[in-house]
Amino acid sequence: MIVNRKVLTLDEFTIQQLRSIPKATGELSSLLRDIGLAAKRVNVEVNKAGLVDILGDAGTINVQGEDVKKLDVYANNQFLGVLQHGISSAGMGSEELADIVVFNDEISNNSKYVVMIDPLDGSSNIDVNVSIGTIFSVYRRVTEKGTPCNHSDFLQKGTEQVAAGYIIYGSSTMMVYATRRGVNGFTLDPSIGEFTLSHPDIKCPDKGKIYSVNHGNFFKYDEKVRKYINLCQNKTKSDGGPYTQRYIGSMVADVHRNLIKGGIFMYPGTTDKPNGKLRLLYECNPFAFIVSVAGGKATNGKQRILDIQPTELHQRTPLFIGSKLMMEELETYIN
Ligand code: AHM
Ligand code: MG
Repeated sequence: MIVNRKVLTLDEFTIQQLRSIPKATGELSSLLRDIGLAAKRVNVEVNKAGLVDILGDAGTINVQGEDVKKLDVYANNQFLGVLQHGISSAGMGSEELADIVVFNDEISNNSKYVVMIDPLDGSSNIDVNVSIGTIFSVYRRVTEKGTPCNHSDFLQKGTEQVAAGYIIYGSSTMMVYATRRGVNGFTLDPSIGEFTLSHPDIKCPDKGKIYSVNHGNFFKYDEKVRKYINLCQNKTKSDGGPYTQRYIGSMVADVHRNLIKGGIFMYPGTTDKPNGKLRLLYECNPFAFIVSVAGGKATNGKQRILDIQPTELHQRTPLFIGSKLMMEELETYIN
């Protein structure tokens, strides 16, 4: 009997991918499954955020000096838990933790990968029922297997990412991840509690009509950036326009929309924060990897995001990311 299975689950998909790589050990599939599991747990809490006492501040500030929401703490612990108990990761770095966590047990020390994560991005949107997300990045460790991992495993250029992805907790919950072979999106099917392949082989359109930027900061941006924003505002039909401005304030939701529809997302440096707000290792690099694999581009205005040599775990960088041709037009303004 032939069973007609049209929809693959995340696990089925990663295992099928694995079979086509002769030397693969299955550690990456296992890691993605672990992240998917933690995401499902976080999703449950996000969905009932209005019902239970998990809103509001946890009363502490994170290493960036920002208020920590209770769900941030919960999400951080879920991802830490699955990675620590899994077989694929030797350690984890997180927006919520001042330093890396070295798992340092026999199984973890023999694992291939390390993971950087922003467990719950856009957390100022939790209280008001707006989409939020998780962002992650996977590197092959550079230290020897069998030993504890260290900072050198995490401070690698974005070009070295093995995989990167995000989960968006929105009108539906999706996990999108990229390897060098492509970008695929999975929507959580609540009836079976599984992420199922809904957006195979995502490509970012070369052009779009959306630009996303915080206009409230307009007068703090460099003149070149302001000129580009003026261009976006004045695009005519004959010039590929008119453009529309969309800015949620949740990077995961903003970049996800632009990835699917075509568009450009910017978080430039400002006069008071020359490096902007977003963090290189667990916000910009994973998205730069995903969008680049999908055919788009990402820059800090001077060089490709993926080419930046990180020096600190929590360093920030200006970010311009999106559709290839829109990025090329932007580059004629800011270079
Ligand atoms: P967070 O890590 O504290 O949640 O901040 C990151 C978020 C991004 O998701 C979003 O793009 C940006 O902050 C919005 O910042 P702003 O309100 O300054 O425009
Ligand atoms: Mg964040």
